[in-house]
Amino acid sequence: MAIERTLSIIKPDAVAKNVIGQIYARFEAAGLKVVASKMAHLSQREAEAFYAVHKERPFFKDLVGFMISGPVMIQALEGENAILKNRELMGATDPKKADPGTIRADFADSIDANAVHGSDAADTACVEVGFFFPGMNVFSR
Ligand code: RTP
Ligand code: MG
Repeated sequence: MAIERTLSIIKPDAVAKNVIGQIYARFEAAGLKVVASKMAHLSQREAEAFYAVHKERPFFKDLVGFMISGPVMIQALEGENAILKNRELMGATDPKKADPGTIRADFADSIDANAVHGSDAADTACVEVGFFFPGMNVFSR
């Protein structure tokens, strides 16, 4: 099994609910290390660039609007099988369909306000970590 890095964002709804620590505890319990982190309030331009893969989708405007509605907590996570492991911790995109005990089942309200983002594959993880954390800002141990 490979050591991977993945990009995670705690979205504005979960930051507003004051559950950053509870979500970090789940990463740690699953063996994922936080190797970079920063809080930010994204600009429209940053959010549009980050979610550019979705720009033709009908939900793009709402997604960008939501992601700039308040501060977010952005982190790079590192560990064995980190990309899939984080997706498993997150649960399904729609919290109504997310398995019990997942982050989205426990903290998300809707498919739009769904608490967390996580990279979905090795190539996107690499691009997304680099988008928010140019090499110098990642502290691997
Ligand atoms: P994310 O990228 O945020 O980790 O979520 P995901 O992979 O589970 O879902 P994705 O298909 O990449 O969609 C990105 C975000 O867009 C919103 N969305 N809304 N209304 C809709 O049908 C719809 N579909 C997706 C969600 O907030 C999703 O997290
Ligand atoms: Mg996605």
